Amino acid sequence: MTAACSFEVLTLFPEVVDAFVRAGVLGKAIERGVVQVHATNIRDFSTGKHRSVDDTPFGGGAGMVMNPGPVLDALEHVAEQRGPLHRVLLTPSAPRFDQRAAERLAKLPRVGLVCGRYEGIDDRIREHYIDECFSIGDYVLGGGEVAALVVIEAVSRLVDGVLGNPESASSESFSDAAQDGSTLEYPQYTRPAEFRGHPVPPVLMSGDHAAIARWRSEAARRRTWELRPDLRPARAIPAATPRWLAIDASQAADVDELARVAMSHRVAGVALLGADVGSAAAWAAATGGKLATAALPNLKALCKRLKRASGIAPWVVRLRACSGAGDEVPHEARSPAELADVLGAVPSAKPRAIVLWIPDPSTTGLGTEDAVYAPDVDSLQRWVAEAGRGLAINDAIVDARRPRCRPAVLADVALATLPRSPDPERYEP
Ligand code: 6GU
Repeated sequence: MTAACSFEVLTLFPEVVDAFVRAGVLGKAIERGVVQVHATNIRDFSTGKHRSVDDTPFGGGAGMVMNPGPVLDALEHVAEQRGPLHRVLLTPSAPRFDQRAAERLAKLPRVGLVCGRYEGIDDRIREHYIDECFSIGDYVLGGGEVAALVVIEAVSRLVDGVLGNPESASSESFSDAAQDGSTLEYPQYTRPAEFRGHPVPPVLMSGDHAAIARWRSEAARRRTWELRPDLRPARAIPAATPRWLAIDASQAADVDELARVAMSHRVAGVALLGADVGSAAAWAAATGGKLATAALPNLKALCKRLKRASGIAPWVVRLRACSGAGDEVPHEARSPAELADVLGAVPSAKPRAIVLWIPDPSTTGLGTEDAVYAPDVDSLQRWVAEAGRGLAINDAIVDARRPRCRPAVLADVALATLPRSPDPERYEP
């Protein structure tokens, strides 16, 4: 943040720049003298008799190229009049202008913005007289003016005293202050509470500030994940992350299929929760003794055990099969692939086991775990595609004629999105 920021725009259309910057919050900042914008007409520095500023390109080709003379004369003139400046050229052949660049420019006292028209400016200007180039996106505009206005608006709102409330700049999308793993801003709502039958998310009316903060952070993260795949965090779950399958005994009816899934994904182990001696024995038989299995009273016991083994509590992911229609799929429902990205973004010094837990449907969340919901077969197929493994992970997913064991399908898809443990034996408790 700086006390003041001054822009020098060099353009063939100074009136466009002047008209734009007079409006709104920026106009007010200029009136108060917090920001200055000077637009200089490059044509005023033409020496030709027709005030011409361009000519045909050397080497031939379509269009016209701006002569270097008037541009450099204009640059030197404004520097003489009002002092030295950081010289920026707006051109589509340049790195993208973004919030980081805006933050950097906001620290400079004076920024010159050189706008080309036609096929651009003789490149000797860029080579010898420009400090930095920016493009505002991968499309071609008729000139750099709109881009210069983009830069002015993005930079000046970071300057002290331009916004009434300095927090509004820092809580927004792309700012450094948005540190919760999200990059886009959370959605905002105002009155009326219900608009043409569309209510605002009820949590925002609850007055529970902690719950609102949680909802906003999740909504921002989720929106970024969905709308900007390019901003998804790099998956950083270490390949050696042990994955455990924890199954409430009531969900382990199809022991054979669950055991097959667990073994084909080489999980570190399976915990049968609340199982009696008989079903624990059936489970052990189904895995042919090839898999570390434990009959434990509950999830807590498994977490305790894994913590004792590795020194860090596991990350528990609840896998819930919603049975279709009637079932409410909560807002935060996410696919295993999405979840893997979330888990990958969780910083942890030590490798932390991931427990995929298939609870009894009547069990409510423990409050400390993440959740994956499988609403229907279509979503499962989408998830498998997202996982980048095609549709053939498990016949049960694509073959609707076969009776499907939902917990097994869910475990299969979820496990397919997480890196395999290379050496399951190492993690036996
Ligand atoms: Cl900075 N100038 C022009 N002419 N076109 C653009 C641009 C700039 N950024 C994206 N397209």
